[in-house]
Amino acid sequence: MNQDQLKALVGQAAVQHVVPGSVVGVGTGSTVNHFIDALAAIKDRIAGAVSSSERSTERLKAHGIPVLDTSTVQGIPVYVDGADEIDHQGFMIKGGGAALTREKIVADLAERFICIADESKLVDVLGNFPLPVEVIGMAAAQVARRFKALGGEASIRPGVLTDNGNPILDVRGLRITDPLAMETEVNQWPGVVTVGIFARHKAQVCLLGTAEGVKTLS
Ligand code: ABF
Repeated sequence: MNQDQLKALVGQAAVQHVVPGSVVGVGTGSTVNHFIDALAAIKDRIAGAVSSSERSTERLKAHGIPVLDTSTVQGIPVYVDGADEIDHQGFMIKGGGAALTREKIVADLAERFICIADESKLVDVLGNFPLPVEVIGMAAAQVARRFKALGGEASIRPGVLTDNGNPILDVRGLRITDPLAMETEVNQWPGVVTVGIFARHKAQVCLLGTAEGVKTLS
């Protein structure tokens, strides 16, 4: 199977983790798109979705799935989202799709984070994928200097603004051996909106698409 077929496999499998009658947290990306398409088949058995991006919202609405504002929900049982990298503890790098801030906001509402990914995303140590960081524009140069002090080379992602209207730095050359510590540190830097390390909001379950089928890591 090719990568997209593996993504479809896990996108469909994630539907089994949806709590009937509940509001579902929905991430962003091509793997999640398969989940959204599979969710459409059971849309009458859910109360709606909370979305992490304009493009996921559009796809949900195209299927007739109600999209609820975060201010209208207290908490949600399950958040389903992809990742750029995930390690064996469920820590992730996310943000390749420029949706990391709203993804972390919706993940914060959820009791359980179900990550759906093809096997290429599973790594031993995070950092080979350039770490996305949403920043306030005026802080970009200073944040880049702080990453340089940690051995990273940061660059503005050309031609991209997030749904929140901010630029993204992509940081190359990091070997993130303590994701929780780095997320906590970078969160404190002035001008950082969101760092694409999901350690404080790690995945409790990872549905991994492999040639042998779906492997459930938890
Ligand atoms: C999104 O899923 C992003 O955080 C991450 O970049 C992306 C992975 O994209 P894809 O599923 O298209 O590989 O949640």
